[in-house]
Amino acid sequence: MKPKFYVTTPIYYVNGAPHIGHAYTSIAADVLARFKRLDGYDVFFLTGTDEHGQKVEKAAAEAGLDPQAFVDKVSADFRDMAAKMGLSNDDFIRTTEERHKRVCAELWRRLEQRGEIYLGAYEGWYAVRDEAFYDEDELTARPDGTRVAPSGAPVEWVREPSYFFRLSQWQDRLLAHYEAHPEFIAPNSRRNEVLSFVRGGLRDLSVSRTSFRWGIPVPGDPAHVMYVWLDALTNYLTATGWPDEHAPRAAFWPADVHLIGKDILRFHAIYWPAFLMAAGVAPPKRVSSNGWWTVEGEKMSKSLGNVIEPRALVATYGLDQVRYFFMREKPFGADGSMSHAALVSRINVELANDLGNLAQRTLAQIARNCDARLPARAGPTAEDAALLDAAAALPALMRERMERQTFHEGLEEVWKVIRAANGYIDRQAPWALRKTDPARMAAVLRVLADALRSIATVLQPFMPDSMAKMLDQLGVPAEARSLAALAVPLPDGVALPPPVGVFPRYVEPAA
Ligand code: ME8
Repeated sequence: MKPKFYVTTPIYYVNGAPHIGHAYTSIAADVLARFKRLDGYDVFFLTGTDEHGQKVEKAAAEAGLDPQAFVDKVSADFRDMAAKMGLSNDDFIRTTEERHKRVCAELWRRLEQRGEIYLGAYEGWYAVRDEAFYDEDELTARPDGTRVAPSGAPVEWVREPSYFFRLSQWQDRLLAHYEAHPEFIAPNSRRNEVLSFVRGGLRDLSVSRTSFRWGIPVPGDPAHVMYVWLDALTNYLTATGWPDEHAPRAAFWPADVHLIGKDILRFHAIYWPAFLMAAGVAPPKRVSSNGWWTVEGEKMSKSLGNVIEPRALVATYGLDQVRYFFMREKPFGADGSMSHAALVSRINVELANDLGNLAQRTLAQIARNCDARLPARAGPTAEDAALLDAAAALPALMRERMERQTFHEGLEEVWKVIRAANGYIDRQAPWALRKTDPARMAAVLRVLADALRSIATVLQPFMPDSMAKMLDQLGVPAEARSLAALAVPLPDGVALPPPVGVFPRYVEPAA
């Protein structure tokens, strides 16, 4: 039986249109899911939409729509975005679905039965934009006398009856969990933030609201709706069919990794494992948080009018180009800046020049000088062996980088081999060998074709369409595109289709 791997994206609020921040986390999860499939895993990749809560209710009212009609519309837009980003998700969950409401109610009942939930009253600060409660000492006063959350979100004073989750009782067990599972929170800098937050003491968490209606009713007390984060986090469990142990996807729990943005780490690394442990359910294995993108050096915001629509980006630069840029430009956990100049440079230098030209030069010479057939493998020289070994090491290197979500380092490893291959082709100069030593020319082109096959194989998760084209041109059949298949050389003499460029250069449109 194949080993299982379960990866998730955050479920996105349907209060507005998708932007590049959403596309980014989703593409990273897709790369991971595709890589694991290529590496022989049975993968479950989940994404979806977060549709309850005050923020969404407010957005629906502003749009003049009934909340359900509103969320149907915006959720469909997120689903379209997922498809346009090339996501290979196996399910798309919506928190307004019946299957999810049932699971939330069941989780609630278990928490209640175990004495983890009690009725009280909440009085304190709430930021609708973050859907989060804040302590007084977390807020900053602004010159106009209002206060804001650390995220910059305005807060309001809330006073209402509320159920509470006994989070305060979980401090030691959470700390013990972080200690026993150092890989649970990534990157490490964020892990330290969570640790110091939890060491500072935890208060019981308000987990229901009574001042609005757009949520999942609390079982047995429908005057309350569940706090949207309890509802939202549970999506990861719903999709596995929990609590049915015989559900087809039951064995995927606990999730291998939740990919999230740094803004929502507290919910995933503190509340979520506490809810689960309190209900007697295993916590996820890892929460890996990504940094934020700025645009041309500025924070993305509606008021600045610089919010980038991911589908527009794809229309301008191409899907694989955008996916590559996202994964290459910055470390996953760090912040980074998206700019036109940086995109064009990655596309023209690394894709069109380094990789595109390498493939084109190799394949064009095979087409022209080797009768369009894959040349036979020959006894390798030291230089041949150096390149072939470097290429053969890529799957293991990539596997390790994927475990840690250091996508940019994985790509850097691949580009080291691409640059080595470009150095090799220049030094070996197969075009000059055509007359003097055609056997050696063929051997050199075969080394290059084999190196390209390894390169294109490990790059498939990042750029699925382009690498499928490249593997077609290298004569690699569909069933020989996994990491394991790299151990078996392609047969000599396979007929190759006429080569066509895979990565066009980006040319500025005429003004
Ligand atoms: O927080 N750069 O949903 P959300 C990079 N519904 N990533 C960004 C980003 C930026 N500028 N802006 C947003 C929610 N993101 C909840 C999640 S999960 C159970 C519930 C990404 O629509 C980042 O991954 O506000 C962030 O965590 C996510 O979008 C938040 O999306």
